[in-house]
Amino acid sequence: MSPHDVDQLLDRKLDVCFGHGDQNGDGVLESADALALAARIVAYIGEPFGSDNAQALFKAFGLFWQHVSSAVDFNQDGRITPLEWRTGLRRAFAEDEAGFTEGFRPLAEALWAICDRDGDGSVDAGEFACFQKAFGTSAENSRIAFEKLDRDGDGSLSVDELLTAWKEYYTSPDPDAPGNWLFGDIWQKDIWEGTRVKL
Ligand SMILES: [Ca+2]
Ligand SMILES: [Ca+2]
Ligand SMILES: [Ca+2]
Repeated sequence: MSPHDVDQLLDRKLDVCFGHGDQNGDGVLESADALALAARIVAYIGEPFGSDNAQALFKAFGLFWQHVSSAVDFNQDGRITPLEWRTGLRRAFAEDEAGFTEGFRPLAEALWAICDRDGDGSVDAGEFACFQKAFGTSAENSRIAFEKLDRDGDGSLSVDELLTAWKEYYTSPDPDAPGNWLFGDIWQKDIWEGTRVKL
């Protein structure tokens, strides 16, 4: 990685995430995008849409959207631009530890509950891969991500491991942070170069 790449790391990670969020590809994030992403997750995990876990996930996504947009949507027009996303997430989460936990923990808990499809109290690599499909992550990148995120190596992803990964992914400029691997190899050319946003 060149110094230039390191400079861009956090921007590139946030851009990847913006791309995941912008479900209709119109270049801005809106609440409909957030709910569409939630629906994709429910569908790929194979959860019935009316189940308690699915309803809890929709609710968590709705609250998450409110939390993020109140911090990030500077002109409060209900649309988050790529520039608002980059600058706002830094301010809302990298510089505000409590804000990060408040925004992300309820979503992590709802996601974890729905990912544990067989209800055995752990999220294994296969369950994690179903979740990753909703983001268009390849099977190989999902496998790499799981290995990096499962820090205690017990073959299961915990809520805390997920939160630690998110924290690093969304706020850390450290090129060695394991959370950088949330969606696999972000340094792959098609991800590193192919996810640039129009500012
Ligand atoms: Ca959109
Ligand atoms: Ca499980
Ligand atoms: Ca673990």
